[in-house]
Amino acid sequence: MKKDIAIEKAYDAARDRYAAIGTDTEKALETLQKISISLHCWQADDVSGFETKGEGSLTGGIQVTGNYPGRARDIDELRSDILKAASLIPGRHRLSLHEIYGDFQGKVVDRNEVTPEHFRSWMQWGEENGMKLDFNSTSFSHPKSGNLTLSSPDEGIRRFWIEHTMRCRQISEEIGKYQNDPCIMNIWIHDGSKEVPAGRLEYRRILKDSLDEIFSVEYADMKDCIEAKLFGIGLESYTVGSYDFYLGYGASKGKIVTLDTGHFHLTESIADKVSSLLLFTPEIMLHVSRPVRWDSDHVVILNDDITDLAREIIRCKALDRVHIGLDYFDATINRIGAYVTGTRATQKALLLALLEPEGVLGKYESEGRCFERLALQEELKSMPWGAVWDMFCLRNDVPAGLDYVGDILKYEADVTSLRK
Ligand code: RNT
Ligand code: ZN
Repeated sequence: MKKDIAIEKAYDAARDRYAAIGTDTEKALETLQKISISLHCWQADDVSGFETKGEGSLTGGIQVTGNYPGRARDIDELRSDILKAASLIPGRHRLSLHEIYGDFQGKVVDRNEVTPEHFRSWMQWGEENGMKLDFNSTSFSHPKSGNLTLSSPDEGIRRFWIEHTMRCRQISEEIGKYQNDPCIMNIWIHDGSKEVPAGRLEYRRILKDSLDEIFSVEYADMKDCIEAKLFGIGLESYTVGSYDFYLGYGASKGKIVTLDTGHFHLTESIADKVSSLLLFTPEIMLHVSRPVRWDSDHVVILNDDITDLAREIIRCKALDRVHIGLDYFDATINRIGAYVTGTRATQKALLLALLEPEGVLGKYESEGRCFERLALQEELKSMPWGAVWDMFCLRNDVPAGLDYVGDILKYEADVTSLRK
């Protein structure tokens, strides 16, 4: 650890103040150290991937806005950008890959042909760089994507995507085995309709059948997640894989439901869902994002939504059952900056939650001391948590405060700005 007298002094003072309200800052730092966030590989290149075939544009009702220069254009650039981002984020983290990020070596590999071999170099890269991998099937941005994939009444289309998704599970299993840690595989499909469909049941019945078939193979080293969504762009009137659909599926079949924080009505609390899911589904996968008026995938910042969510995870003592992944894509600013600011904001939310004195609020509540509960909740907001955060950065040998910004600007000048 580097020496930094100012950070150390501020931390000592903060530690004492927290101790006075019953919080052990060392314990909070120890827990935060163990939390791995799954970085989404697709922030580096605007969800483009490395397929040489395909329509070339992003479909499936999702959109990346902006054209800031310097997006990663190939696997080497993407890996280098991710390592740069990771070097400015305290702790050890995971990397979430989409199927379209396979190491295809310039060959056309269609989605129903992909194999674990296409991810062999990723597995090695992950091992070399201390990053465990997670996975996602990719049903958008393909000539067969249309508006319906796994819920398509067209048997040819449906079978194509079943084959794809089953292969993705097999790849995830191989990754999980290789890294000796389960690979978390997320299934998100965009299936839906712009206009009100003639009927809603049939597509959902087809999707259920497709999922049953996909999950009929049991694996030990991967975990399945199903991600719900409110609506996609151009698919506003009906989403086959709605929250009710996947909650029902997950609860009845023991599958993990993914909560993307941008996939709900804007006034809905995602934090409030955590405790209910924990009672009925095995684990939870989070896609931490930031919706602004719609599922806009803004960079995560430390706002009430994210602090509430982190607090729920900690208060439920559910860190071992909640997988925290990121999912946003912003091409209006430096993409690596977007990674680092968003990941650090997520970690700050977790730290804030970990700095609550354990059991004190609950004790007040059970004793009917609601005024004291309120006063402590308010006081926690202005406690010197920033000093604890800076110490976390210092101990992890990453820049504290705003110091990471200079590193990113330098990488932009030396590397990303040269990509034309
Ligand atoms: C889309 C979903 C999905 C994607 C990624 C790229 O609304 O959030 O998770 O963002 O798979
Ligand atoms: Zn998502």
